[in-house]
Amino acid sequence: MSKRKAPQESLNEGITDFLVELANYEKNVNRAIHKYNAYRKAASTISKYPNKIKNGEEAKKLDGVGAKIAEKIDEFLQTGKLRKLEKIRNDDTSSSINFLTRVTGIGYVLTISPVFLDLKKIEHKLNHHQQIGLKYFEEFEKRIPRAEMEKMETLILGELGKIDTEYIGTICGSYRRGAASSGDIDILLTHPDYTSETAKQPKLLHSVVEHLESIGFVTDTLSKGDTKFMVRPGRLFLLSNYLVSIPSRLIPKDQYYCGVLYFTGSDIFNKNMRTHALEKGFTLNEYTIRPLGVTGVAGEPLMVDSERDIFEYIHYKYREPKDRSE
Ligand code: DCP
Ligand code: MG
Repeated sequence: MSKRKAPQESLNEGITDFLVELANYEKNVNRAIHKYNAYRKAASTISKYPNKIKNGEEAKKLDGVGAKIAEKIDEFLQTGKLRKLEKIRNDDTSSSINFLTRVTGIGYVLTISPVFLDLKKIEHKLNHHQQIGLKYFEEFEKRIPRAEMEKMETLILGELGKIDTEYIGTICGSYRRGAASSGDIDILLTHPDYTSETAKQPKLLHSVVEHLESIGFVTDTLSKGDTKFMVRPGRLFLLSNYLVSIPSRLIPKDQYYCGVLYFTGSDIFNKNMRTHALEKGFTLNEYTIRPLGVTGVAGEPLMVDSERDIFEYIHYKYREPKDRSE
C-alpha cells in the first residue's frame, strides 16, 4: 500500500484564499457569522484535500462545500476571478472596514458605524467642529476604554503575583493619570532582587509574557517583523481584542520610580519637570536623578524609593498622577 500523500497547502490556494476573503467580508462588513463559518469550513476542508480541484462538482463532494460555493469555484477556475469579490473590493465601505479590521487586529472596529465611514468620505466638507467631533470619535474607537484597562490591570498583576509574589508592577501611561481611555498598556515591572548593582534578573520579562500567553491572555503577538505595527517601543499584542504594546521593561529596583514617573507622563509634564530639575541643579531621566556639579558634570545617581523622593530632591510640589496632564 502506498502512503497517503500529505496535503499540500498550496495546491488549492487560489480557492482557499478567496473563500477566506469572502469569510472575512461576511464577518466584518455584514456581521453574518453563519456565512463566515460556512466559508471558513469550506476553506478548511479544501486546504486539507490532497488533490488539485478541477471543478465545482469535485469540490461539492467535500464536507462543507455546498452548491453555491461549488458554483463560485467553477467561476474562479474558469475565469481566474470572482465577480462578487471584485465588487466587494471596489466598494468603499467594505474595503475601509476590511482595511481597518486588518490593521487593528480583530473585533472592536466592527463597532464603526456606516455613518462614520460616510462622514470620513466627506471629511473635507465638514465644518471645524464637526471635524473635531469626527476626530474624537475616531480616536475613541481606537482606544481602550478604562473599564477594559482595569480588567487587564487586575488580571496582569494577579498573574504576576502567581509567578512571584515579590514582583512589583505598575500600569503607567495615561491610565495612571486617570484617562477615560488609553492607547496602550504601559507596564513597568521590577523585583527587589533585581538592582542595577546585581544586574541579575530573577525572572525575565520574557517569562511574564510567556506566562500570559500560556493562560491565553495574550492571544497573539503581532509584531513579528511587521514594522508598520511598531509605532511604539516594545512588542505589540492582541490582548482581549485590543491591540496594545507592552513595553519590554523589567527595571532594576533602584531605577524603578524614575521609570514609573517617566512612563506616567504626560510628556509635557515630564518636560516641565526636567526643566525644573535642571534649574535646581539636577539631571533627571527615565532611569535616574543625578546632581550636577559646578562644571555641569552629573554625579552618582541619588537613592530613590518612591516618586515622592524625586519631587523632594528638586523641591517640586508633589502632584498626583491625575494632576500630571501638563
Ligand atoms: N513619554 C515621554 N516622551 C515621549 C514619549 C513618552 O515623556 N516622547 C512618556 C510620557 C507618556 C508615557 O511615556 O505619558 C507613555 O507614553 P504613551 O505614548 O503610551 O503615552 P500615554 O500613555 O500618555 O498616552 P496613550 O493613552 O495614548 O497611550
Ligand atoms: Mg500609553
